[in-house]
Amino acid sequence: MKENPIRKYIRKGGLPHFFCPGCGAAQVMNYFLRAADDIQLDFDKLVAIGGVGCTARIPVYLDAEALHGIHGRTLPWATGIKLHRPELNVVIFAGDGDAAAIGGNHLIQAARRNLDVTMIVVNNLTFGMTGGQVAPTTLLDLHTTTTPYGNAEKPFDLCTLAMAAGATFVSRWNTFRPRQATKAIKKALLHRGFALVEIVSQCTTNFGRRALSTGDPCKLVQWIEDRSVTMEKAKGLSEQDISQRFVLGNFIEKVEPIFEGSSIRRPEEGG
Ligand SMILES: Cc1ncc(C[n+]2csc(CCOP(=O)(O)OP(=O)(O)O)c2C)c(N)n1
Repeated sequence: MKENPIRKYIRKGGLPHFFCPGCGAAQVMNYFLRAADDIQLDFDKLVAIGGVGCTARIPVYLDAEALHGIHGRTLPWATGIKLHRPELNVVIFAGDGDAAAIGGNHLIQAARRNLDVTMIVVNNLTFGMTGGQVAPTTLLDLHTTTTPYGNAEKPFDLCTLAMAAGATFVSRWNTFRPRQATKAIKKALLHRGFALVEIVSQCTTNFGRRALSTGDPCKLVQWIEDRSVTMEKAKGLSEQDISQRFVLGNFIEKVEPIFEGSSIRRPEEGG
């Protein structure tokens, strides 16, 4: 039997995974590995970073240097690594809570500096690991464990925020569209500068059951796709309408100087 082409990138004898059946984070891990395989990413030069959360566990399953530790603090680590070892490829796996709530300010600063890393955000519209609390990305009126009467807060658009802050590659797809998502990750890995790929994804256990009364991954993926609209089609929609949908596309790709730390040289370096 032919071996699965991405199996070789998975840590041998590692931890048993704890993705729920039908979890989108596992799908995104698959997209990442296929994208990495396609461009022959050197896993000896890869540092994968996760904070805390279901998505943040992905680095632990990879046969690469992995950091798993503090919720929302992936980008300070990434900054330190890139300043000390700029030749390494740093890829961050973050949930929407990790990236947009506790880690939101780090995201803004990393984008502003055009830090040369790839950040893959699995946006499952909730704090999955901790039981399905409302997140900055939860759509209006949805029921979560902390919004039993429906979410009263307008959701956050992570991609628009990253672009406004200065990110030089920004893309959003969903788990209904594996080809586009994988292609976007591939582009992000090849990009020099801050690359953010957001993938809208299903959480069967803690989001679907509460917000949509179903844990069926197929129904959840369909629900996401039904609310998704390409950036071309979104042009004709009102702001109000857009805030309840997922606008998909490769929004920006530009070349700008990357963050390489201070330009001050110590006297012995001759500067
Ligand atoms: C500093 C800190 N604050 C809060 C927590 C509790 N916590 C762990 S995971 C998590 C949220 C996870 O949600 P998200 O980042 O969206 O990832 P998901 O599990 O949905 O993939 C929270 C609040 C923590 N571990 N550390």
